[in-house]
Formats: sequence, structure tokens, C-alpha cells
Amino acid sequence: MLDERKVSFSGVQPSGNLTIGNYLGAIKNFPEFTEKYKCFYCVVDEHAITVRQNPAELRRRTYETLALYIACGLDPEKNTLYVQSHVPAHAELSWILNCYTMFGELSRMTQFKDKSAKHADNINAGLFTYPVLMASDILLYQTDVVPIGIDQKQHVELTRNIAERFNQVFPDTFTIPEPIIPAAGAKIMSLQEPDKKMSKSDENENAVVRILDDRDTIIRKFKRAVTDSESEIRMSDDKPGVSNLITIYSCFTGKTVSEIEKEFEGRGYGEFKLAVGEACANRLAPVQEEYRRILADKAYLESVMKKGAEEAAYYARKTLSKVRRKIGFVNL
Ligand code: ATP
Ligand code: LTN
Repeated sequence: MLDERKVSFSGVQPSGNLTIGNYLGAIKNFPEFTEKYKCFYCVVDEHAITVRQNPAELRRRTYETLALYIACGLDPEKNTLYVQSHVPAHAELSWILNCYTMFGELSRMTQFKDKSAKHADNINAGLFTYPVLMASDILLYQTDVVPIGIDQKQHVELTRNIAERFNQVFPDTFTIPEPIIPAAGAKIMSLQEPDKKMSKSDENENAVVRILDDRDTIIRKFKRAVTDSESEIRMSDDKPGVSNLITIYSCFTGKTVSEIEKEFEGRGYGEFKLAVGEACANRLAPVQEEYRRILADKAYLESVMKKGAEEAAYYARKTLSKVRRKIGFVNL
């Protein structure tokens, strides 16, 4: 039967233990699309090797990221969950799209600039062309929507430009995708430097709360969160630490900002931080329990990977063969 639903696609790199930034900005929102959309959620291991990875850890994290997808509510029967390197069409389309992407466009990507500064000893060509592989991920499935955190918006905009450029030469090849960015939680900040994004590869462990951190660790990290010298719990641009904590508390409890400001009126930062830590730990506890159960069954995870790769490859092949035909490659 022809599946006429719109398509949702997103990916997460298995490049570290996932943070509450990854959770609130991306993964938590993936299941919303399950019923109405045809959904592809990918563990992007090829993206992860743009910075050096320990092979054993990369392999382990690939299983772990898949297990987290499922623990966060993605049913493998209803969503196509798979690993990027299991579907060679991603790398193939990426080569082709490299020839439709401009050097200047890639030079402007802020993630490239940030990561080259952070890994100055390894500014490899893959780090530079990373957004083209991401465009291939998205365009291979004729994707309509891409749920992501705000830091990835620029990459989806580039994807749209590449698709439009390609479509201009070869009409009706790609669907033009839209980024879907959550109203709250699209950019969770570091708990230690609240003007910086919380990032799973941050070296300061106190700056990040991981989805799999235990309750005591979560509460301790929130207790140590940097705030300011005032004592008022209020959302404001000049109070980045407190504002970030209000956002996190709001995402985990469903309370609005004004409800939270009212709830903590006249109460101190210590009390507030404890409440944020508890709300976060309470919400993550069932995810962690489910994760442990799923991760213990490696054979099950491999069966999900295998089924997902077969499903994804079916759709990817359709687009790739259309592209090959249009650009003049001989299809045998
Ligand atoms: P790295 O530290 O390795 O660069 P990352 O933490 O930025 O990784 P990714 O795997 O690149 O994580 O991102 C997966 C998804 O999580 C993306 O949609 C991204 O926008 C989202 N995301 C990452 N960090 C945050 C954050 N701090 N707040 C909200 N969303 C985030
Ligand atoms: N670049 C993203 C991860 C990613 C992605 C994608 C997200 C790779 N391919 C396709 C959405 C759609 C990141 O660094 N967070």
C-alpha cells in the first residue's frame, strides 16, 4: 500500500552520553510525529567520526543511542529506527550533493567554525562537508519536517538551498524540508557557562546533565549551577543562568514561566535549584529504567537495526536512483 503520509526525519550523533539538551531540544519531541508522519530516526555514526572517536566506544554508543530512542518512546514497529552507516545511499548521495554545494556556503556554518576552533589539530574535510551529509540524510527520504534544536537550523536552511539549487537544474527531484524547533527547550544552556550551549562533548562534567545521570548526580549538578548575585527567580536576558533553569523546570513540569515565577516568589536560589533537580530526575527515572531493560537485549537491538536499515534502504534507493538518472549516470 502506498504510504502517503508526510515524512519526518532526524538524527543524533553517537558521540557521547546524551544530555538533557538533546532530550528537550530533539528526542523527546520525536514521538509526536509517529502517528501522522512516516518517521525515520537515525543514529548518525558517519557524522560522529568527523571528530576522533574511540572505536569501541563509538560501537557501544551506537547501541546506546538506539536504546535511548526506544526508551524515549519511539516504537520500532511504528518508526524506522536505524544506523546511518548501514544504508550506503547516505554516503553516495553526499558525494553527488557535494558537487552542488558551494565552498563559501560551507565556510559560513557556525558549527564548522566552533568545531574547528575546538579541534584545531584535526580540521578534516569531513568536518567541513558535514552539512552535506546531513542534507543527504534529509533529502534521501523526501522529508517534510526535521525536528531539531536551534543549533541545527542553519544546517536545515543549507539543506533547503542545496535542494532548491538541484531542483532548479532537475525539477521535482527533492521535497523542500522545514525545520521544526520546539517553542521551549530548543537551546538548553551549559549549567556552568550559561551563555554557551549545553553540549554532550563538554569537558566540564558539571556543565551538563546527562539523560542517564543518577538522581543524586542530577541534583548535585543543578545545585552547583551558576546563577547570579541577585536572588530573584525571573526570566530575563540579563539572568542567563536563572532563565535556563526556569526553561528546564518548565519543560520537565509543563508549568508556564509566569506560574514558575509566582511559585518561587520570595524563595531562594537553593530551594529553586533543588526543585529543578527533582523535577528533572523524576521525569528521567522511567526513561532510565526502560533504557536499562532495552540495552540488556543486544539481539533485540540488532534486529531493530536490521529491520530499520532494510526499510530505510528501500526509500533511499528510490530517491538515489532518481537522482542518478537525472544527472546522467548509467543505471544498470
Ligand atoms: P556534540 O557535543 O557532539 O556536538 P550535541 O550535544 O550538539 O553534540 P547532536 O548529536 O549534535 O548533539 O544533536 C542532536 C540533537 O540535539 C540536534 O537536533 C540538536 O539540535 C539537539 N541539541 C543538542 N544540544 C542541544 C541543546 N543544548 N539544547 C537543545 N537542543 C540541543
Ligand atoms: N547534525 C546534527 C545531527 C544530524 C541530523 C541529521 C539532524 C545528522 N543528520 C539529519 C537532523 C536531520 C547534529 O549535529 N545535531
